[in-house]
Amino acid sequence: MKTQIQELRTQALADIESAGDAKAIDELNIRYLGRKGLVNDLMKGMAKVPADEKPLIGRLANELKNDLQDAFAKAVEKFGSGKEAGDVVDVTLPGRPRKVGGLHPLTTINLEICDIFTRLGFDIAQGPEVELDYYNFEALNFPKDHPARDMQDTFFVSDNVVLRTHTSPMQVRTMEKQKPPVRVIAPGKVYRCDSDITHTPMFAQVEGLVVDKGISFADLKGVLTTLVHQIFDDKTPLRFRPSFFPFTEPSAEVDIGCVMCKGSGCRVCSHTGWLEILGSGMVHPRVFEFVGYDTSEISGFAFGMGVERIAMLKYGIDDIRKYYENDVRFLNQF
Ligand code: 2NM
Repeated sequence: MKTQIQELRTQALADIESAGDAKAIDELNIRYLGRKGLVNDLMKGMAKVPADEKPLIGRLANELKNDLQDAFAKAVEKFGSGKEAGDVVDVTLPGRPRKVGGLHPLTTINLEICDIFTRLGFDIAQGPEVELDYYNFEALNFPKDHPARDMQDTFFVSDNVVLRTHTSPMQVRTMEKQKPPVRVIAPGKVYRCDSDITHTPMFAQVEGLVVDKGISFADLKGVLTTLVHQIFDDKTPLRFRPSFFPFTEPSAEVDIGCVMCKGSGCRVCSHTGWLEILGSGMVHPRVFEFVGYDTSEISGFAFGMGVERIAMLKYGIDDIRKYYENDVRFLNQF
């Protein structure tokens, strides 16, 4: 019995030593230490061992079992337990896609508009959202009693400080710092006391300004036609309609052929075939006087648009508030 134990130990340790991978170790473990394995077979032979030899043989058999368990534990550490290695991870399965964020539709349109103007040679100007009355109204030729200066329409911070109601203050700030020629757009957030399906108290605007010698209404039409043809498609018709703004004279509202019905008339365009998307005009001489430009030397045009409205028309969104609810079922569609 003693030699049997010795032989089994030698054989088992040699087998473990020569095993080349986790699978072989697993099989040897079952062969030696399994319920019907060789060590248990040996234990069964204990019944026939004479009583006076039992303590010694019992101790040797237990030592064998412990030593083999240790040897297997070391081997598993070396190779890993066959289960991790091949049985659980099926490398042929398709990977689980990781959810990644995307750009908000307003960000996408805003970047697109900035790109178009950058290619046309415009600079981008950004500045304060909390603005002096002077830049927001006074220098833009809004008379003291203009309805836009009413508490009802404007968020006042103090008597002479407001949340800007448009980004045109940046045009004034730009002209104060820079002599003509000027080609600049001012994208950014603006604030008005207003809230319904077409108005939110905060919204995004892009305003533009071009000043140089000999700038005419034809330049205005050319730039805005290029803009519309790049945002929508290059067959989209434009219509310039007389209008009024305090900072431009003459002024024009720009309509485009309805992107939904292509001009035949539908609910979106109130059966007119046209959609209003821009305000524009030749900069009022009074504005140039405020910044010290010589109106006998130069002229300019300016324009302004609401980014939400353009994105609504481009993507067919029917309620402006959807931009600001952060419902991922809405946002995932862009
Ligand atoms: C509009 C419509 C018409 C405009 C005017 C100016 C400035 F500063 F040059 F006078 N900036 N933006 C302008 C003109 C904005 O938005 C509907």
